[in-house]
Amino acid sequence: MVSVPGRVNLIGEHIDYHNLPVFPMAIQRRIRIAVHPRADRLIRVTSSGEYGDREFEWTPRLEPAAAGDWINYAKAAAQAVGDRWGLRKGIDAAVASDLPAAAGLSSSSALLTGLTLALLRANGVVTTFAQLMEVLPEAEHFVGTRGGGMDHAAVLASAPGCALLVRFAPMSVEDVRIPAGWSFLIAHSLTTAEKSGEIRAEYNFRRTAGTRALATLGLASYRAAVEQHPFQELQAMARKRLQDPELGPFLHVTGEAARVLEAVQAMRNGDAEEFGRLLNTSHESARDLLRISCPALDELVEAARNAGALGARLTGAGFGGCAVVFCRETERPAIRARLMDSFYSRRNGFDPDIHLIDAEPSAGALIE
Ligand code: NG1
Repeated sequence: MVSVPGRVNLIGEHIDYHNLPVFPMAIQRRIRIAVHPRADRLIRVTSSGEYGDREFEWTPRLEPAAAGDWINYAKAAAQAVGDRWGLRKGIDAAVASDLPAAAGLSSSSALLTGLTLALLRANGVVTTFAQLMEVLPEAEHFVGTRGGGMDHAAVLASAPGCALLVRFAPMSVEDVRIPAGWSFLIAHSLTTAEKSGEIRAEYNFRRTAGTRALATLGLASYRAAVEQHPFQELQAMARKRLQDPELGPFLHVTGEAARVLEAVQAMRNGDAEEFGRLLNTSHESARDLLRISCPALDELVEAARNAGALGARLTGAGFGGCAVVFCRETERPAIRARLMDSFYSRRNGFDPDIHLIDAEPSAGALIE
């Protein structure tokens, strides 16, 4: 059995691909895979949901199936594992999940991670977190996204009751205990952002614009920029020498990098007001500087704050999807009820089991 959780990013949006630290946590909803090794090279995957069963021969050079077909996650995993460890023994795998798809909970990275672990275990290979982090973000490219490594780190290495400070290049993770009485809700905007569709171009555009900004300013990397220059200095330099579409992403990325470290400190200090304030500022920056929000997300974040949340922000790639809502545990049921009333009651297609989830900080796949 392999069991991989979903995740929610608390703060640090669109900065993992610039190798800046991010602060997600794994949640209790999970994908579970029962796996049995085969003697031949066939990979057979069945799903308990509506996705149907698939199979393919594990050859050295796999071709992706049609975009959006879930078999591509198994192919991505097989290609990565085959390339890196030279393995070829197929599997029978049965996938079951209470992690909704396309709901901003990283179900796709959880599936890719789960199938990768399933292939490795069936072939008798034990890997380290660092080795997995070398192949998983890269393997996503087979499915068509050019993301960062935040999701894989969170779903592998999160500890129960903790958020995970993830650093890149070199990769490292650090547990930060979530203070007693702090709690989170994941609320869907009911606008779906399908990253394999047109949203992919928007996502990649933010990444490219951010990288171009660095080049214009003659900076080697965002890491070097934020480590060597005070934030005010970077802002002044950017406002003088950059224009949109590069200026906004640069200001967002450098500001968000500072907020992640402040949020970690606020959590360590048990300062809920400050943590909430940073979440709110992060949303404003994502909305106004990076421009990855949408009207439904802005309304949802506003509704959550009006309902009594200490902070709320869009989470994940943006352009729809979810908001993370931060509040006192004692307040969560009331905030949930107020959100149902003020936001969801006026919209179609709301399912509380999928769209309004109490998020409990849970164990990653390597931790249980
Ligand atoms: P989502 O789309 O929420 O899983 C994506 C990227 C992350 C990160 C965020 C934005 C993938 C697999 N995930 O997350 O790495 O860049 O957007 O912070 O590409």
